[in-house]
Amino acid sequence: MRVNSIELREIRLPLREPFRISSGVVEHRRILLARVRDADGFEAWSECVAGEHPNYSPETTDTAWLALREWFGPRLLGAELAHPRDADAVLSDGVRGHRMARATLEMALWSIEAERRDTSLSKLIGGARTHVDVGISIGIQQSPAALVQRARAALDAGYRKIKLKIEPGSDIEFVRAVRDALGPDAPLMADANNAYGEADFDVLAELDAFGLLMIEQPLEHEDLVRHAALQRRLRTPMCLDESITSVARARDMIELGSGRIINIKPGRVGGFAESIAIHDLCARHDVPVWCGGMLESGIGRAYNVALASLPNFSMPGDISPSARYWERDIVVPEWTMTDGRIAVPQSPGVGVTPDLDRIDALTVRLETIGR
Ligand code: OSB
Ligand code: MG
Repeated sequence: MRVNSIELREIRLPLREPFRISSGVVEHRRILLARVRDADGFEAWSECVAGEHPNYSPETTDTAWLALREWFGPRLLGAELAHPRDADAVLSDGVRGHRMARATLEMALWSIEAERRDTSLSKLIGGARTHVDVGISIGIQQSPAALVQRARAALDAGYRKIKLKIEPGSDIEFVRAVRDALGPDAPLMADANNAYGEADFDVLAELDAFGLLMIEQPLEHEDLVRHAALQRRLRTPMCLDESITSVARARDMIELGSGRIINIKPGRVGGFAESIAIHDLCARHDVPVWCGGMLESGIGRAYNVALASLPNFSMPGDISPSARYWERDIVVPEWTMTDGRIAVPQSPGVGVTPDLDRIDALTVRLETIGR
């Protein structure tokens, strides 16, 4: 395949409610969308997961725009690719980092390949599930009581995993309150987004009392060594998110014992090829993986659903239905949850159609690379 044109758009999409994590809060998403067309007229939409501020990763909506326009877009336009798995080498040659920007194009190519073969994205990558289990990620709340209310509503709605965001000062009492209210069988976990350090190991060890499924990324994003030391102290498995930016980092985690579970976000690791490689590596080492979320619109969500249909995505993903995030999504049909699961589309491509009128109305920036 040969890519002829890449349209970049920024849309503004307000969340139904602000989402607070230890490193910042977001109310309005600034989402970068790409529309990629090949020389035979096949087309795919994809989404960049970079955030508004460089608090989760160094990348932002603005840096990704620059990287796509200046480096990744022009390279892709000149390339003839036999398969999307060959895209990485072309895109990343001589460019360090900018994985979220790179993934935007890489993932679009997987979708185009699915269209070309008239098959679903899930089937193209070897997906083995017709449904994926759904979890929810609940932002930091004002009080334990407010968190209990959210968590109870989530359990009642059928979510199969409930992730509580924590930070120093909003941790032990918050988690304890939810555990006490929801009972011993509620599938709870905590995510700290790097908010703790070596001085906090005693506090983190207190979390062992609450029977959590896992504790996600408690320490600094580049610190696999101290995560390993912490894991040796904890009974609760640790799951890494920010730290795992490549299959090489996943290998390091396994060798060092820095965690026992990986949250895969395809944007964070540079796309589907790297995600599949991490999935396969983890399967060989009996390390469960699950699909993380970045408050995606229905377009990015489609890729997450397809990825999560791979066999070793054995825990519920942060792939909540559209209505959890948006008044109205930008795809038709919207993503819905039944009995705590989302159906994996079996139709060709990603299985949802972008709502062009709505996207046009939300667009604040538009630029076309190529013709
Ligand atoms: O740490 O998983 C995270 C959202 C933005 C940045 C980081 C994270 C998150 C989430 C949201 O937890 C999950 C979702 O998309 O529902
Ligand atoms: Mg996380």
